[in-house]
Amino acid sequence: MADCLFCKIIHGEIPSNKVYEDDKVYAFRDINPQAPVHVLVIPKEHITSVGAAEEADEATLAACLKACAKVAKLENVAETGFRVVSNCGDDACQSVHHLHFHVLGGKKMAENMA
Ligand code: DGP
Repeated sequence: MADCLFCKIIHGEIPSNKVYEDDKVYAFRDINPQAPVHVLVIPKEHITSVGAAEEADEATLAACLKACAKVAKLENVAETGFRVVSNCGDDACQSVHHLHFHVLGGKKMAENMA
């Protein structure tokens, strides 16, 4: 999608620090990390959020979750633990309307989720 920040990152029009990539997924470091490990996993296909998942390609959605697990291994937090977050809509403070999964780790997370 032409005006989408994350589509521009996927196409290399905006630079990013790549952590992982396959045919369906791109993963890169968050510009404003909230934890020692903070990677964004995004589908290459433009999907607006988890709220649009019912209409989205199932293989693409599965690839996103598999990529979260892959990133956790690459970043050495698979054993110690990590959190996967996907903000959806205004109340969740979604700021980029291209589906993304925050993979957070490298420290003890807060117990409170909200
Ligand atoms: P959310 O608030 O859940 O929509 O998360 C969007 C995230 O995207 C936020 O943590 C900051 C990150 N972000 C925004 N713009 C850029 C960018 O240009 N590059 C990178 N690497 N991350 C970005």
